Amino acid sequence: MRPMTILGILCAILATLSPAAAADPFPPDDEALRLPVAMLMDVGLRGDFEGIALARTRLSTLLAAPETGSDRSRLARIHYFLALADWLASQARGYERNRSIAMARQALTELDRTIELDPELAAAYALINRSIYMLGINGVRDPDLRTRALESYRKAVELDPTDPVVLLVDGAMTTFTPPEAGGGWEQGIALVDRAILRLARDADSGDPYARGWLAMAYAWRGMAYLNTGDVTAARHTFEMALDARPDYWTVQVSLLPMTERVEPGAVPDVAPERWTLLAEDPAGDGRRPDLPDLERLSWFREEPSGRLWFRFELARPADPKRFGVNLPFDVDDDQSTGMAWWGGNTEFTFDRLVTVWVARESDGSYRGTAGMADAEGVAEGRMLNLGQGNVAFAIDPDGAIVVGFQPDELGLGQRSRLLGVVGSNVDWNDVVEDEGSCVLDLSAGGAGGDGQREAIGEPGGTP
Ligand SMILES: [Ca+2]
Ligand SMILES: [Ca+2]
Repeated sequence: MRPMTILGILCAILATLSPAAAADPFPPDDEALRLPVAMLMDVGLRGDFEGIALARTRLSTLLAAPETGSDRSRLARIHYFLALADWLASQARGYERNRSIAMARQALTELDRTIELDPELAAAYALINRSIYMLGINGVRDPDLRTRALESYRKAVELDPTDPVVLLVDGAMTTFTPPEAGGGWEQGIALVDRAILRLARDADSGDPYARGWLAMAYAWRGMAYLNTGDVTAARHTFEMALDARPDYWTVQVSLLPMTERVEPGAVPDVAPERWTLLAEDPAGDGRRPDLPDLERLSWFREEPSGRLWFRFELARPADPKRFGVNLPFDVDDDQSTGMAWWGGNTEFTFDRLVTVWVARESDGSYRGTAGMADAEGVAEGRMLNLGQGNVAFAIDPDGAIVVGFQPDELGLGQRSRLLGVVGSNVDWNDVVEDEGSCVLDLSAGGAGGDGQREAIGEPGGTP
């Protein structure tokens, strides 16, 4: 046997031993694909919706390029990158729910085409899982899609458990699997770390696809740390994401601010009878049993400051280590304007948002996000564009979460609609009202608490 042939056989054996190399959606030798993919990762992480559309157009011209011809493997990869463009577009700046749903659905169409052409491309199945997850975030509830998300995840792991995108999805799925079924944060983070090792190596050799995913992998790992309440580790990891991609907008604008030091401010002692009940919510209807479950939402107006306080009574006392509340307000009392609320009761639209998402450090200080935004700010991922440090928060002796702010700073008029939302420092878990909305009428009372209770609060009511 001549040496060249031996070498050929060795290469063939090595190739079969390394399924990831065979199934990498971004073959390093495909120069025509390199430029539009580099552009896509660039604009994608900047959250530039128009830029993504442009990169997509460039990619789609390759479908009909003479060098592509009827090369099914190459066609499959082009469709994969078109799907990746759509998936990135579904979470780009200027978020709007219908746009996000349309983009995630378009990604699924492209992925169907991808696996039709190459049923072995593991990353495509991983992206199917993530695209359905995006639909879920947008409030699309479909049992068939949920089944498909699970099947795609399993298929991806079966085809290539070492593909970095598959490892990331595996990490995300494992994180949300109960410990008794082999899941948990540590297991999830370990899988993400394996993805990071692979991606860092490829990124170092100049692979733009790996460099983009490396930044996303750091962001995912940081999110996992946020979920565990280890905000210091989260912050460190988000900084690594920015090292990989300094213009990674989600990290810059939304994630890193979730690790900032926040001052809780002073919360007054309010006698129980002075709170005015706004709405009640069933116990046990939260998404997860380990996170806050809302039972009653009440309010109180402090005089003479005019400060407005809300009290979130929970089925179990709040965990001071990590908790979160939101108050999405419809300040113009017009449900046809504003942004669709994402955290349960997705029919409700808001135009102002109060946010407190915090984790308590071992020294008693808080890190997280506490402040106000309008719908335009939230669509840009800016949860504090109307101010930060202007929302006070505390857990009272009964384990209820209390937040307060100046209604003028939020642009509240005499009458507004709102929801009360509770969860962790990262994620929502329960909402009141589950349908419709609460009505807050400041003119009707709540200041002195003298016999004004019956005048307030028409849970779910219409004017
Ligand atoms: Ca509840
Ligand atoms: Ca509820």
